[in-house]
Amino acid sequence: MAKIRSARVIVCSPGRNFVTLKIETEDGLTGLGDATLNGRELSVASYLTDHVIPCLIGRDAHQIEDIWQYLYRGAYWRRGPVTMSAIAAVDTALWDIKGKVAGLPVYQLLGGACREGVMVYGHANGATVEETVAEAMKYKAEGYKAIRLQSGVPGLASTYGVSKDKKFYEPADADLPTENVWSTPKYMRSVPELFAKAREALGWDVHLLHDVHHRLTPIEAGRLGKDLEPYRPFWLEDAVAAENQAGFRTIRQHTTTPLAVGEVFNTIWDAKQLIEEQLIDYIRMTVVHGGGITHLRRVASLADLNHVRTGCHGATDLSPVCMAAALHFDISVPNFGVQEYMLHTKETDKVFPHAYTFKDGMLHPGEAPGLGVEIDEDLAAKYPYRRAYLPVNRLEDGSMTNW
Ligand code: GCO
Ligand code: MG
Repeated sequence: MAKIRSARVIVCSPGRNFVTLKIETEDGLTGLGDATLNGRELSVASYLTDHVIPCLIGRDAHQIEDIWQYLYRGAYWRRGPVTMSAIAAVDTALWDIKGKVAGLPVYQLLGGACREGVMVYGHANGATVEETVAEAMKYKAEGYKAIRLQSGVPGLASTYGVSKDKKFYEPADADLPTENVWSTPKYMRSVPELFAKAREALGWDVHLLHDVHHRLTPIEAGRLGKDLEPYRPFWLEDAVAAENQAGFRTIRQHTTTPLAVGEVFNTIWDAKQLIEEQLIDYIRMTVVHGGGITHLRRVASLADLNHVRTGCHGATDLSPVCMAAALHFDISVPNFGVQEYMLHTKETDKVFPHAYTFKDGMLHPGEAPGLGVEIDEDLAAKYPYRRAYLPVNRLEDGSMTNW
């Protein structure tokens, strides 16, 4: 028995906002969980503080599955990003505690490593195709085995995935949402050229990926997938918004380009049809928005039965606590595919000292007991929360569309 004595939420903004849950047992052991929901941070903080933490006090921190079921079934109001991020934070913190009690890194409790490291993809981006390819060359020189390519689109003022400060990408850029303008025809013309030039410069020994960020219809996605086939992309990400899972059937009928989706999914139910009908190749849910390590393993098991591999979302708005949790999951799950790796700022890394390391295109979770991440609370207190929103998106005629 490791009785939960207290739990509290720490909100800080070392370069961007993060919400962190810290659970403490009566023996003084602590566990951390990431609860960050970009642009909606305080809703999860309140859900935890006002509704979850009072139910945790006195429970046995070792009963991870029971506490998960208690919070999921017990709320009556199930699913959704706020609820599932809160449950994820608790679940992650409890795995951290269990690892510390055992004196083992969490991946050992999940069955041990089944690979030497976790292949990650870096983010090459630029205003033009030339700039993006030059960035991709730098990633290749740093040892990356997989690189995502995002380039500015001629005729559009700004595009998702392209940042001024190339190595650091932060879309939540304003106190109120900025408005972007989007054109599918302009975009569709630009991507095949990007891949053609990238293959010419980088050769065929590196995986190339691309994120569409939910902006196409299924038939448009089928066309783009087909146009990219000659360049053998590793995956086409979030080609369409996936509320209507059957929409992916249309894409599948038209292209052999592998499909990845899931960064906005919260439970196995969001992916059930996509996985069972083998409409996707990679499921990109991650620990913080997908109900924690416990639930993600359930998703991975269903995926494994259906030839679907994992590809956890790993943008900067998932804190180092989530990244560590993802790495323990990645290294231990049989059907791992790839892990996204966007660099956090130096300020973030200082607030969250961590044991994970990068070498030769791979991340390793490290051997520290638990998750191997701590939070420097004094430093965190120097970076108070600042409201920041993700942008919204309109077509050229002013209609709202997906960002
Ligand atoms: C990615 C993502 C992100 C999201 C961000 C939203 O593939 O990394 O699309 O950059 O836009 O996580 O908060
Ligand atoms: Mg994405």
